[in-house]
Amino acid sequence: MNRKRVLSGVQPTGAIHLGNWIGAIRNWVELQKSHETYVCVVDLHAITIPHDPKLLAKNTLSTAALYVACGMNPKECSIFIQSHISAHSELCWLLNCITPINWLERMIQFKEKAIKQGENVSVGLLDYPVLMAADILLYDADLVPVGEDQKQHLELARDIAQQRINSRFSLDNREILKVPKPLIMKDSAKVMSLTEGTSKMSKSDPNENSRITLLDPPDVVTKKIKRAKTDSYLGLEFNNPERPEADNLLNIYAILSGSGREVVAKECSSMGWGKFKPLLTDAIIASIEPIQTRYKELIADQGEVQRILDQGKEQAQEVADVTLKRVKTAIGLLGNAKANY
Ligand code: AQP
Repeated sequence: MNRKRVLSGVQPTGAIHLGNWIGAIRNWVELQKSHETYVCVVDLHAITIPHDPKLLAKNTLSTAALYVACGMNPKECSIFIQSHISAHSELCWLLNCITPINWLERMIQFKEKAIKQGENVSVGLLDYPVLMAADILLYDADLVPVGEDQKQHLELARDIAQQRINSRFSLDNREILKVPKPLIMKDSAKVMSLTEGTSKMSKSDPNENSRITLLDPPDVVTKKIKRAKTDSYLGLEFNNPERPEADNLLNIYAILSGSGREVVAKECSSMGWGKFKPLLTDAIIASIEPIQTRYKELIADQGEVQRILDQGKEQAQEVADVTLKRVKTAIGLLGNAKANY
């Protein structure tokens, strides 16, 4: 039976943190067992906000190595760098020309990020969701794992595929682009900042203490958890809107210790922060240690990461080229080969 195809990615905008791992990469590791999985490092998305070129290249390689260190297996999935497949930019242009600008202006992420950029907001930032649509649609993805924050972008990708390409350009009612569905993960917990329990943990937060990265050594994890914001209530509990930090730290503990929320709620109900924080610290260190060991091996032999990326590129290219050709033909660009559909 044909396995359903899944596509996902992370931007190399900084060090991968617990949120990226718990909310995304950890889920991909499970998905690759049952789905045809394509994961890319979305470096073209990372340049939609101001960036340092040297750091971008370093973070791109490090993110790819971390995918593997976290358990993405190049024998089970395709791992590649978005900019290595030029079809992403090409399809993005074709989709730009049929996407109404007001669809993009109402995207929540654009509005939020544009406020932070002020006058310097780039066309690329506005266009981010069209590039994301191109990423997904190029691979005929059946499913896209999405968190709450990306649902609006996936909806846009669906509208572009269905309303703007398939219904306008298909001559025989066959799909030119597959319309992808969201894959809501069971355990897609949102991890919040350590310094502010109502903001999401983020690579671009200027405060390093707001996140634990997967490469933080044990002493750094210990220090960050010691400094993590707490409150002065007695006992620890989930789901108290007055206590977002307690909810977040308990949640991280429940996931990483493997105990689950129910057990942790009982275990910690009469615990103080002084007793809980070392438990959480140990659970985090134990979870990320094997990732760090594998990462160090991979980075010591850069040839291996390169080989994985070359293989992923080849696999991705094969699929992407076929889709791009299909769209070009359908919209009337003169080619020298027949359409593939
Ligand atoms: N805090 C989080 N909790 C759970 N999941 C998260 N993700 C990101 N932050 C959290 C998930 O990670 C995947 C990749 O995200 P991305 O790099 O494409 O962009 P992002 O969501 O904007 O992530 P960051 O870390 O906040 O990056 P910056 O600071 O550059 O914007 C997505 O699946 C996302 O849901």
